[in-house]
Amino acid sequence: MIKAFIFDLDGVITDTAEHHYLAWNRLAGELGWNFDREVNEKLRGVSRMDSIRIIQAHNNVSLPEEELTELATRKNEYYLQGLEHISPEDFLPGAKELLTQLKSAGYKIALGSASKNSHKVLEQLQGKAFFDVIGDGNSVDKSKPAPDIFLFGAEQLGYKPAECIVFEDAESGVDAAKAGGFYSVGIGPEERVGHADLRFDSMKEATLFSVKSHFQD
Ligand code: B16
Ligand code: MG
Repeated sequence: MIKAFIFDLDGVITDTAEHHYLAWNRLAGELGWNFDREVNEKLRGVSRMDSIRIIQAHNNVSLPEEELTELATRKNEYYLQGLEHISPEDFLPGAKELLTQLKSAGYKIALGSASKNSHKVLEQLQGKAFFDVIGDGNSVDKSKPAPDIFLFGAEQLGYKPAECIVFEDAESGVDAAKAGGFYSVGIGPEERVGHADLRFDSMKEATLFSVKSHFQD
């Protein structure tokens, strides 16, 4: 029986990908590195340090770990500046409506995001009150596709993975949910999240009714 929902942040609750893109693009410009939206797409759901590794590999560069950390920190400063522009208007269409429906139906809700800035993003959205537990990039060591962040959320909520539905927009996020024994809902195209138990093109279609009719309990 479904008791709880665990939501990824970027691409499910709000679209921070654009702010990540602008920050990485600014850093890449300063370094004279190539960076475009296609590379940015590969960073969906990927941790900050893994992201810089993907970008340096794209540029055939191999910097020592210390320098990579410095660059990732610089990018994060740019990203934080971008986050100041996020407001309660920036929930993805349908996301706030679903959270409201779940809350009033009595389900428990956790966040399961790779972002170390999750608290800041939720504050800007004024959306913290929806979440009983906030699992973010600081909560676990192993990032997706390891299931750790979702296992953390389920454990904190006091439920088993089989009692929780995970919402994810990243391929590695759906992999993580499946590896942990969670039900999964993919948000996005078939090529990316078609391996989820249920898929919607966007959060607009993800109503409590449409989700419940699939996961009969
Ligand atoms: P930060 P999610 C992910 O968020 C983003 O999709 C990914 O692009 C980003 O690199 C990662 O968070 C880490 O973010 O630099 O803020 O710690 O989809 O897991 O909510
Ligand atoms: Mg995501």
